[in-house]
Amino acid sequence: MTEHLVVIANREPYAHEWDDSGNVVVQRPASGLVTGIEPMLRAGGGTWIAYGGGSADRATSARNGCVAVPPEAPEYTLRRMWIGEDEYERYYSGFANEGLWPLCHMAHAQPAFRARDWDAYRSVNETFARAAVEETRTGGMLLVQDYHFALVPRMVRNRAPHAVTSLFWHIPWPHSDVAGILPWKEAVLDGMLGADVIGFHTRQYCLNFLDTVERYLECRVDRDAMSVTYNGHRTLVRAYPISVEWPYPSASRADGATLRRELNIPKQAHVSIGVDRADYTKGLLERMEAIELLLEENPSLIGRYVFVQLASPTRMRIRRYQQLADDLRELVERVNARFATASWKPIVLQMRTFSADEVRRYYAMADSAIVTPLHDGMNLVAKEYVAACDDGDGALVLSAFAGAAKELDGALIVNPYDAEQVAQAILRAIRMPLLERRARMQDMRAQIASHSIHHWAAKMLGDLRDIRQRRARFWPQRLPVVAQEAREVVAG
Ligand code: ADQ
Repeated sequence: MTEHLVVIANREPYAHEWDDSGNVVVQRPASGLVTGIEPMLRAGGGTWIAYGGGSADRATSARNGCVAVPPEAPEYTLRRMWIGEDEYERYYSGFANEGLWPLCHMAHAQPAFRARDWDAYRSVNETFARAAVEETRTGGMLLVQDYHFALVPRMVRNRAPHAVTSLFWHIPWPHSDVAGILPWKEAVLDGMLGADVIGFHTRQYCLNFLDTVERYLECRVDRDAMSVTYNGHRTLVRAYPISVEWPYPSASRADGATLRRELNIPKQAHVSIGVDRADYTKGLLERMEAIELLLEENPSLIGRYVFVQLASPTRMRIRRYQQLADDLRELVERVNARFATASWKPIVLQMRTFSADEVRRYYAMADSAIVTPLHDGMNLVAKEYVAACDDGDGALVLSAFAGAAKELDGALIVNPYDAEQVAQAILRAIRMPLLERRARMQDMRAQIASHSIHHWAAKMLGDLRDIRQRRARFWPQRLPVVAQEAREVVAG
């Protein structure tokens, strides 16, 4: 009997699409979750269960939805789930992204909760839970990813009590007052507490979650042990701050210099980079306004400063996101029209999804990064940028409301709502003496080196393995020995 890791995540790590000439092309999504989770499966093998959303996904998968990935050199299995378009819309755009996403982020977007969306959410969670039970029947460990699948842990536990399950919540968990808005909060919390371990990025989110369950469910919360006992089952609630690969496969500064020439950016100009999904929580409009203020207050930067923003269109079926994309283009045009000269413009906005290699060239080109989400579970871009600066030089302007701010002390920490403060921090990054830049960067790189994605995976899998060993006393016939591949993941 063998064991493998089973991941449930809405997003597939590889989508197959038909292009205009009728050929199949492989697409990689811009997603922090994919960036974070995939190294675990690539290192240890297993199955990733996801919604099959690519136009050529069916044509490229076996009858059971399975396909070996990465396509160029397979290391694990992607099992695609087929969900009807209408049901998917209500579950994904509706309940998950118009309901839970704004509920959990304090970005002042009112969540929309509709009973039809909730029904679809439950039904899609059922579909994934059934597949997970099939995949874990030989004793694998199940890693459920994110707010799309809050109900899966309970559904799996009801069918397969021997399974060892974790739920990792990649976005913030709000204050209990805010969580109380959710009309089906008891059902959602009950679903989550089917897991053996619930992970968040920061201790604060864990504490918010404990307050929430204590307030809305009949349960026992132990804050010293960070656990909840509910209906006789104990769930650990732990902070596992996600991170990036280390060493990071950076592009060279020479590649960065080539890109700078390709973009016609003056050699002496200070370049800042922003890399985000075009989401209202990422603070893109607020960031552009801060840059406008920076130029207004510092005319000496005309011709000498360029901000390059890569923005990946996302969730475009939701009106708020369409609006944001329009507003962003309009604002950038306005700022550029106001300050541009014949040979220079201050903001280069590129609205598309780039490959990971391309993103790394942009990091290598930049003198500093501006990461100013209004609220963010962690924010991997901040860590990617720091990891990419392998010559030890570069400056980071970082929102106090990103989980990453708890770890990256060397960043210039700002309130993203305060344009003046962000503008001042960018100016400071531009003018920062080399010695200070290096000292700050060294501090941040040391943090990531000792808390990479491998540590994240090892810590979480280690906790799951302990639980499985304890449970082996009760379900001995169902539990296999620890698989070699899982051990390798832990070894990093
Ligand atoms: P996201 O909200 O997707 O993730 P983030 O952590 O910043 O945010 O990760 C974005 C990823 O997409 C990065 O790897 C970045 O390089 C990539 N990306 C962004 N824009 C891109 C573009 N235009 N082209 C190509 N790639 C692009 C969620 C939570 C975060 C949490 C992660 C992981 O919202 O808070 O850090 O999950 O848990």
